[in-house]
Amino acid sequence: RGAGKIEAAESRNKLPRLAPSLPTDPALYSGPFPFYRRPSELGRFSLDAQRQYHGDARALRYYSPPPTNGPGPNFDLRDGYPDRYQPRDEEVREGLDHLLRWLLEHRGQLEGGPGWLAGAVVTWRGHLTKLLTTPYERQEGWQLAASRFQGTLYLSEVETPAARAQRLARPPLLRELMYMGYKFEQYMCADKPGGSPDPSGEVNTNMAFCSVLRSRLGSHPLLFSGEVDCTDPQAPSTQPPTCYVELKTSKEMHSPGQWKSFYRHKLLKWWAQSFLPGVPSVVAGFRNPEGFVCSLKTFPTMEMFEYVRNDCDGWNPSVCMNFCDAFLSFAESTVVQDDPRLVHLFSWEPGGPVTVSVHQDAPYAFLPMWYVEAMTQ
Ligand code: 0WD
Ligand code: CA
Repeated sequence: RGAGKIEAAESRNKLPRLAPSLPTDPALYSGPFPFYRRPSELGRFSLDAQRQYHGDARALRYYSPPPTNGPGPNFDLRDGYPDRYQPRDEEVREGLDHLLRWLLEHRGQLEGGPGWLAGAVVTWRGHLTKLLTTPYERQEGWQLAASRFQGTLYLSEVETPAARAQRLARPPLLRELMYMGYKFEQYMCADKPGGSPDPSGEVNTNMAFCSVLRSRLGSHPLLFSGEVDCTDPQAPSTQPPTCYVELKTSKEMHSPGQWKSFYRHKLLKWWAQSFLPGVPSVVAGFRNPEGFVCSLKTFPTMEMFEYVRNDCDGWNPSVCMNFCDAFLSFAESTVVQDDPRLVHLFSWEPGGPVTVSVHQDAPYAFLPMWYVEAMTQ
C-alpha cells in the first residue's frame, strides 16, 4: 500500500531505469487511519500591512460573531470593493521565507530533543492540505519542490504554468469573490478581545497571523505553519490551536443536491485545512446572489466526515492521511542527497501519478542564502 513504486529495471540487465512514481488512486490508500500526533503550537508570527514579518501575534484577531439574540447577520461582502481593497502582490514569490525566519530565530529552543529538526519535514500547512486532498482532486495539479538540508526535508510549492496562467487571467468576478472572503473576516473579527468588528476600514491582504505547529504523521515529524483567521476569546479552552476559528464563505444552498455537492467537495478542503493544525471549527457564512451573508453555520472539524460517511462518492479521512504519509515516505526516500541547492520537483496532474524531476540552483532552488548561511554557522 502506497510505497513509492520503483519501476526500476536492474541496471546490470541493461534495461532502462525508469524514474520512480507514486500512484494517487484512493483505492490504494483505504487502510486504517494512520497515527497523527495532536498538533501543538510551537510559536506564532505576524505579517503587517506592508507584509513585514514580526515575531509576535500582533495580527491575531478575535472572533466576534453577531449576537445570537439579535436580527442575525446581513453582511454586504461587496462593500468597499475595489476602493477599500489593498490586495497582496501575488507576483512576489515568498516561498518558505517567513517560516524559515521564524525557524532560524527559534531553532535553539525547539522541543523534541537535539536532532528533532534534522528528522522533520518543514512546510506550509497549505501544501500539506493539497497533499491530503490529492486522491480526490480532479481539477488542479500541483508541483512541490523539495530540498534536504542538515537532514531536514523542506517542501515548497511551485506555481504550475496552468495555475499562473489562470491567476493572470483571473476574471473580474473571481477577483471580487476573493475580496468577499476577506470582507467576511472583517465582519466577524475584532482587533481586541471583546471588541466589535469595524467593517468601515480597508481590507489589506498583506496582513496575516500564522501559527507554527508541531505534529507527526506516521513516522514523519512535521513542522508547519498556517495562517489563522482568529481566536475565540470564549472558547472552552484558550489554549492554541483549540481556540482558533477558521472562517469561510460559500454560496447559499437551496436543494439537497447542492448540499450533497458541498459535502463532497468543499467540506473535504475545509476538513483537510483545519484538521492538520487542529483547528476545531470552521464558521461558514452563506452568501446570496447579491453578495450578502444572511446565515452562519459552525462546522466542527471532527464532525465533517459524518456528512459523507455513508456516501459512496464521498471522501475518507484515512485515504487523505495515508496518501500524505505515503508521499512523505516517497519524498524522504527520493531526496537522499543533503544539498540546499539541489531540488527534487514532485509534479502531479489529476489522473496520473506523482512524478519527479531533478534540478540544481535557479529557478527551483528555494532555500535562501541568508537561511543556509545562518544555519551553517
Ligand atoms: O507562495 C505560495 N505559493 C503560498 C504562500 C501558497 C500558500 C501560502 N503561502 C503563504 C502566505 O504567506 C500565507 O500568508 O502562506 C501563508 C498561509 O499559509 P497556509 O495557511 O499554509 O495557506 P492556506 O492554508 O492555503 O491558506 C490559508 C489562508 C487562506 O484562507 P482561505 O480561507 O482562503 O483558505 O491564507 C491565505 C488565505 O487567506 N492565503 C494566502 N495568503 C497569501 N498568499 C495565500 C498566498 N499565496 N494562499 C492562501
Ligand atoms: Ca479563511
